[in-house]
Amino acid sequence: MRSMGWWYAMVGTVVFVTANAPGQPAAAEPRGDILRIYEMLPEEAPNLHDGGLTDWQRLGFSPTLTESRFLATYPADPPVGLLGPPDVWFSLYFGWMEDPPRLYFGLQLCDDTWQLYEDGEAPLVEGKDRFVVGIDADASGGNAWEAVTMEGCRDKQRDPETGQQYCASDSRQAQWWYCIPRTGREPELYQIERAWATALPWSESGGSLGPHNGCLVMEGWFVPFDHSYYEGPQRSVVSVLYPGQTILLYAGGEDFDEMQTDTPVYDQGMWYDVQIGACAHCPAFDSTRWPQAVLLPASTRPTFVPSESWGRVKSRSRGGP
Ligand SMILES: [Ca+2]
Ligand SMILES: [Ca+2]
Ligand SMILES: [Ca+2]
Repeated sequence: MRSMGWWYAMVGTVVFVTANAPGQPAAAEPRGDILRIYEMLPEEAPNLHDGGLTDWQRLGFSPTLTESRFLATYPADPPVGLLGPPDVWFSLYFGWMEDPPRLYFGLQLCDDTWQLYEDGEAPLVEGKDRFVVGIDADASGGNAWEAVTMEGCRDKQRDPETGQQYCASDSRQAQWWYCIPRTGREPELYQIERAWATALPWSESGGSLGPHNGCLVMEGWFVPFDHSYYEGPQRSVVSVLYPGQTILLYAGGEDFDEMQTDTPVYDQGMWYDVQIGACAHCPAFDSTRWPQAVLLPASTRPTFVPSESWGRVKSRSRGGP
């Protein structure tokens, strides 16, 4: 399991490597396939609290990502490699809404052994299962780990090498949303350093863990931001979403199973990352290397039925014209 400290160490390492690899800027690397995300109309919004994704399927949505596009990237035990039953496997649906601008997600996450957060336990405590979705809707780039805070900016400015870049990011970073499964409660949606965004009108979620602690279903939505400030929404800038737009998306997770008391917690988990195009061995903190996703209109959805036609179908079923 990679701790925050590990990640920050890696940030420094990658910055160094990039700076010493002339002609190979991350943003210019060729990309692999582009994910397709279909529009969800306001009147179609799924039930977030029914513990199921059949409402998505009825609308013609199918999983944007499954575990086959992910790789277990850390650590070597269990061996780094492909995911799947019986260890961890999942289906992740995405939909987007133009007005209000929202990214919807539906996640069915299956795990052989759950390490759930207890009631009141901090969202980022080590040793618990969690899933994360990242979004950079204006493709500005930026490190979602380094959500700029006043304290952080002040600290970093003491170091001229890192401070200038950090504070100049001006809260343009990608946003990173954690799915936190809790014992006896609906899973929680959490954004690092942006507690204000984890409530209406900025986000909403629901879900449940299936019988016999099988598969977790979590669904929800969040508003993406071009600028997202730590102190609140006042100066923050909501992203504009429109058909044909290309956004950057990340997904990954941490799986802890049987825990040994004689081994450090962070050595017992497995981290997995989406592996598409430039995101091969994806540096989760660098959104310019996240997979691209194109936003497609609802009319292009495989089984889309315009709401007007639905009205006629329903009318006919009741004996109408
Ligand atoms: Ca549902
Ligand atoms: Ca597992
Ligand atoms: Ca687990």
